[in-house]
Amino acid sequence: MEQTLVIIKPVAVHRGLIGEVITRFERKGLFIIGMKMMQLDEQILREHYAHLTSKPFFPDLLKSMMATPVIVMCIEGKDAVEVVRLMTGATNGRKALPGTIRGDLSMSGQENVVHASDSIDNAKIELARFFKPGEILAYKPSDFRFYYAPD
Ligand code: IDP
Repeated sequence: MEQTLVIIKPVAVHRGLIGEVITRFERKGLFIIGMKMMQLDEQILREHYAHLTSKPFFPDLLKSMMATPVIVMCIEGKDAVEVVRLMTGATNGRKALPGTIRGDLSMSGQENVVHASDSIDNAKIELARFFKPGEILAYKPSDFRFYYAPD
């Protein structure tokens, strides 16, 4: 089982899409084992988007990500990092395939509804960045076998 970080971005909070996004992950058979609302600040965003700080759109990205509180989630499941990225879709909502979260809910390159960790290593780093010890909770739903059997 893997764990990955999802951020429901301010655009989705503004647009009333929090429930829609959470429902997609639940229905897929992934498990939310950590979730909270938090207000991001420039310091955490400069760390989180360190690979983008020199891009011309970075100031707009900062503003956009601080516009409202966000929802951060730790999502667990078999191959969760890859599965969640597939469900998220390409960065630009206009290029993301229909059926993906971005493909169904976004028409924008920046305002693309969710963030999802892009590798197992980054998922570990990002979960440690957004969650304190004790905020990620281990449990197994009672009908776990129906999601992943036989393997
Ligand atoms: P990802 O979110 O699909 O992993 P990254 O390249 O890590 O893509 O970019 C992080 C975020 O920065 C994107 O989700 C998007 O909100 C924003 N972004 C990336 N490229 C652009 C761009 O060309 N214009 C505006 N915003 C962008």
